[in-house]
Amino acid sequence: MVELNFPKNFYFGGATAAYQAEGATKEDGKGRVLWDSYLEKEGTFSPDPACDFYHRYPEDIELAHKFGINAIRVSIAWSRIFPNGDGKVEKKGVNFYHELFRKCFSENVEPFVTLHHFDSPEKIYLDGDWLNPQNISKFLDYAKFCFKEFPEINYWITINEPTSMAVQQYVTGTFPPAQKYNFSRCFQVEHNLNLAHAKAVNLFKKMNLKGKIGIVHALQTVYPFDPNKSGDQHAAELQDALDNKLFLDGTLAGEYSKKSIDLVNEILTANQQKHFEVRQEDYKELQSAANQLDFVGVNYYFSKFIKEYHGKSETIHNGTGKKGSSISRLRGIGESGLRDGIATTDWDWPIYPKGMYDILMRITNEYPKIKNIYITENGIGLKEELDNKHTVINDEKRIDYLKLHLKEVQRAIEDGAKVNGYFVWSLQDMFSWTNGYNKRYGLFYVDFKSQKRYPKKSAYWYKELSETKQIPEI
Ligand code: BGP
Repeated sequence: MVELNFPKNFYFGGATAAYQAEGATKEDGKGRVLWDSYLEKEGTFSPDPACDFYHRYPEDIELAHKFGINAIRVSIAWSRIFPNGDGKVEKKGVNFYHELFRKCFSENVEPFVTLHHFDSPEKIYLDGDWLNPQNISKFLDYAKFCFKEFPEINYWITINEPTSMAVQQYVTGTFPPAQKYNFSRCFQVEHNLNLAHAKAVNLFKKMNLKGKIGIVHALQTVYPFDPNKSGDQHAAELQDALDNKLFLDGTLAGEYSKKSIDLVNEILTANQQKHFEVRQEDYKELQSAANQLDFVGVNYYFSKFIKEYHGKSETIHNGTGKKGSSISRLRGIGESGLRDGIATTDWDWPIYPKGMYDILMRITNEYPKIKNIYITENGIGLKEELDNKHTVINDEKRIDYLKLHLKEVQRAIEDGAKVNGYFVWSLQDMFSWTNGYNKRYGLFYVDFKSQKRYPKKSAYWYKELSETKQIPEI
């Protein structure tokens, strides 16, 4: 056993997201979202039934409690409350979330509630999604409604992984509208997301409600492929500006450093694209939100190793789990490589636990306004199948992954990072946005046909961890 110094009220949680877990996309008046048409057209998989959380949440919350999980990340589907993005409220959607939260509290599983987890209502999306500043006011109306309607919530998250949205919508083209290498739109959306988040925080604080509010970032630590080459060093800085720095500056510092702006402009100039616009009044919002932010959520899965690159942009997404099939080369930024000795998942994500420590220390050292950090997602996607006898899935790879990353969290806590909770992605198996149903992350296996749940070995391991506060060596 390795003793962990987790703070007294540390949360050991499991994470979910509405669209990936709930299913029931056509039930109880739910409105359509950006993914509906996209997935119908792609025809690779359907968002129904997912893991049918909409109907089976009582069982999932009870299982969580039974396995020592004392917090859960859930998101509210904006389109269950406002099927058209604004206007008429759907009572059935509102009631669903009241019931869900009631169940969480009755099982002592603290809900951390996200307002936007990649699922803009279709109407909002068709009106320009996050590129259209008017949609920010609609998001605020929705946020205000939720803040008032659900006063029982102690932890709010404004937006999940703005970077995943901006970059995947407009650079890698893996999220609808699937545009590639449009850096100009990407950075404009990055700024608009920072602003939407900031305005939601400022609104929440003005309403004087109980509870805390934060944001969740996907942070992929970026390193130069060869630390001794200045070209690689600079390429890593550019990639970091695209993935991390503009968001960290905007939401945790409340201003963009000159360095961030210079890097962004360098990328835009290299791609001969329009620079992004920030209005003077936006800065006030960013600043005020950063001063009042209660916590930041860190989603950490992998790191990137970047080489200097000056050719044309080319990206191939590995969405099937065929190892070695992905490519990422971006003009004006750099090319992803893999250093010797670093293992990858079947989806080509480099497994690099030290990246967890480095990102936690970066936040601690470079963004001193931050009072609390939660690891809001960490986990590994695996191909898993239940045998006929329904034997417990022996997911030692997952246990190993979680163990190594938790040790880095512990190390960061010892070195001053204020981490107060950790959520495994995911609580139970569900679908992955760009990879479908065969990339499983759950502590609980879901047979998608029967919708039965089966605890994996990792669930037992996690139970022991949360009960003993020590990393079990199995
Ligand atoms: C994060 C998202 C989650 C989840 C997870 C795993 O980006 O917040 O919704 O999907 O990553 O990623 P993936 O499903 O692409 O494997």
